[in-house]
Amino acid sequence: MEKLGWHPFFAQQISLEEMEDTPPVRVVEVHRSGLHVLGEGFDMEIPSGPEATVGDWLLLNRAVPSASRVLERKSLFRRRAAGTSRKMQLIAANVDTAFIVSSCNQDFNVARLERYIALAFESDVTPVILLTKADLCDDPAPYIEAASALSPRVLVVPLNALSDEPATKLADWCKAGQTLAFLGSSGVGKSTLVNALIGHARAATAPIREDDAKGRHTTSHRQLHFMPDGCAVLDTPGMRELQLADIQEGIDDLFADVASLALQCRFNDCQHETEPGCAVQAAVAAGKLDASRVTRWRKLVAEERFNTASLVERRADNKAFHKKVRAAVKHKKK
Ligand SMILES: Nc1nc2c(ncn2[C@@H]2O[C@H](COP(=O)(O)OP(=O)(O)OP(=O)(O)O)[C@@H](O)[C@H]2O)c(=O)[nH]1
Ligand SMILES: [Mg+2]
Ligand SMILES: [Zn+2]
Repeated sequence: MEKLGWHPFFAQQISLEEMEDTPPVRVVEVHRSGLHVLGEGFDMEIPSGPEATVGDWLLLNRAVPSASRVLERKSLFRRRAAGTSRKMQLIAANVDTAFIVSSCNQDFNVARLERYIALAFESDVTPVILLTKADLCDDPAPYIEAASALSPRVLVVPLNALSDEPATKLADWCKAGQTLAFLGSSGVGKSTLVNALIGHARAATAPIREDDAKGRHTTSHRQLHFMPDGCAVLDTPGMRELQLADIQEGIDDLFADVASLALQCRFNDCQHETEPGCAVQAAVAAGKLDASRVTRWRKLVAEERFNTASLVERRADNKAFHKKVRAAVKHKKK
């Protein structure tokens, strides 16, 4: 069980009796038809039912597997679903460390890294930036410098994913009982890193396009793999977009300096553009704050507000709908 990432945090939630009656199993893959789960003596597919995602622990209901209960999560990654639906999508549960992967090439984008970091902070997951393909670029130093400037709380590790570096440079995080997730665009080397850690080529990888360094979306679904010494590693497909909602705290954590300045602006509704008495713009003018970082912060805050507002709207829609249903049922009963 420890090999699957079982942890006292989960054990505390159940009694020994429950453990016998409803053995804990971990979701390693989510299919359209159900959940692939692993446990002590279990390797099975159970029909959809519990609202669970990869990494979740379930108490298996042997008689009615679809009625299995989801244990309280240590952490949860969510994003706003792609497309026009305004729903939140569960990405992964019970992740301890999120390796945010980018390459020392055209994939590198500061604003994108900031989104992942804010998401990790919000989700109570420790983010670490991995810069792959350091071997292919003449000088990785500018990439390392730019990534290191994003937050004093986020470590940056440059490496060659095809060498023995992943095993040595990531050893501090790869411990028994830990769950690691690899996030980032297509082609940055997430599956290559997973293979390096689990010691064999389980996850498919493919070369990127030469002209723009973009990947080919080789990995198509999220899958939890296990290292021989009992550390769980989650491979994810490259994300085309990362729409965020409900992550105000994560943004405040990442931009703590800007957010605290913003509290000192003269006007409560300061947009931090041209308003008099704007503490943020004053800091930029004084050379204490990077203007482009402030622009990225404002963009992220605006987007987060917009997405969260449409979520609230959706919840209100739902509420109104259910109210209507209840009223209709009541009416019928009369
Ligand atoms: N030289 C070198 N090549 C690398 C490195 N990391 C990944 N690659 C290569 O980059 C290509 C893409 O790697 P993948 O592991 O398939 O990328 P991915 O992030 O899993 O991509 P998706 O599954 O599409 O999201 C493969 O050809 C890898 O061999 C690295 O650090 N150095
Ligand atoms: Mg992949
Ligand atoms: Zn202001």
